[in-house]
Amino acid sequence: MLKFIHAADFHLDSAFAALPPEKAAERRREQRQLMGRLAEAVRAWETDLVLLSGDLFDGKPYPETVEAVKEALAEMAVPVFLSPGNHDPFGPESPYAGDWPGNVHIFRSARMESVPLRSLGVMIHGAAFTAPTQEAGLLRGFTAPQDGLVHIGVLHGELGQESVYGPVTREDIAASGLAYLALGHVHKRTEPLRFGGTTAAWPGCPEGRGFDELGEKGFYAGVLQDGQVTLRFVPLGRHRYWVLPVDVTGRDAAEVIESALPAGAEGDLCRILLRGESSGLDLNALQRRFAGRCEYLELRDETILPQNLWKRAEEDSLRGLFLRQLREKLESAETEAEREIIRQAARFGLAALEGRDLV
Ligand SMILES: [Mn+2]
Repeated sequence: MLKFIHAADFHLDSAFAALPPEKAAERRREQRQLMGRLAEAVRAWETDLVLLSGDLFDGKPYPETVEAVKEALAEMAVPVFLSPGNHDPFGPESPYAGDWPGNVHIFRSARMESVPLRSLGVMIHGAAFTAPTQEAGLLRGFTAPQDGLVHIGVLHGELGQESVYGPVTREDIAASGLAYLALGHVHKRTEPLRFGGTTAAWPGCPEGRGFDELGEKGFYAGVLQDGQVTLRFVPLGRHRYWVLPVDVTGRDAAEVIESALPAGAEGDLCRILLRGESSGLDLNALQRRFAGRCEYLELRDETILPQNLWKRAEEDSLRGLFLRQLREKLESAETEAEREIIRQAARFGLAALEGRDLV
C-alpha cells in the first residue's frame, strides 16, 4: 500500500485586490503557513509521496514565501513532485530555477519526464508549463511503460481540447496507462474521475481567496493498493468563503441568519443575501448582533416590500385563476400552519409566473 497527498493551486502571494492593503498583507502571511500545515499532515499520516500540481505561486513571489515553501517541503521528508503551472511556469527567472531541498523533484520541461521510485514500486511522470500558456496537450501521445511499476502522473491543465492551459482530453487520460493522474488548475475540487483504467482528480485550491471560491477547501489524501486509487478529501484552509441566500419572509431575520451560519464559522467570510419580503431590516443591529461570529460578515438587503398577494386575483389570466383557487383553499383551511403553506404556495407560484427569482 502506498499513501500519497495531492494538492494544487496554493496561489501564494495572491494580490487579494478586494481587501485593503494591510488585510491583504495579513492574508498573504497566513497563506504562507498553508504549506507548513500540509507538511504536518504529510508527517501525521505517514505519507509516502507528495504530488503538487502547479500554481503554488501567484506570479512572482516574495523571497520569504519561497523560503517558507522550501522549508515546508524539506520538512515533509518524503519525495515531493511538483509540476509548475500557468501562474508559476518554469523558467530561468522562476523561483524553481534555484536550489531546492533534495527530496523535491521539479519538472522543468514541457515534455513528459519519468522518475522511477523503485523502493515504492512506482514511477512518477510529469511536465511543466514553461510559459503562462501551454497550448499543446502535455499528456498527448503519452503511454506509461508496462514494466511492473505503478505509474502516476502530475500535471497542471484543464479538461478539453480547446484550451491554452494545458488541455488534457479524456482520450489522452484513458490511453495514458497511469493508475492516477494528479491534476491542478481547476480551483473547484472535482470528485475522483475515471477515464479508462485511470483515476484522475483536481483537488481544487487549499483555501478560498474570495467570494468566487466558496466552501470547504483542502487536498486529497490517496491510497494506492493493487493498482487502484481511493481518495479522501481533507480540509486545510482556515478561512472559508460562503454566500448564503436566506428568505426572511414572515420570519425573524436574526433567527434566519443564525440558522444559516455554518458551524465553526469564526474564521470564515460570510456574505448573507437577505431575500423575500420585509417591511424594513435593521442591518446595523443585525451586524452588531453577529459581530464576532465570523471573521467577516456582509449582509445584503435584497428584500422587497410585502406584496399584497391577492390583489391580482380578479385578473382574467392564468395568474388570476391561480390566485382565486388558492384563495378558496385559504378560506377553507383549518389551521394557521395550513394557511401559511397556502400563502407560501401563492408567493412561490406568483414568483414563478412573473419570472422572478426565488430564494
Ligand atoms: Mn492554473
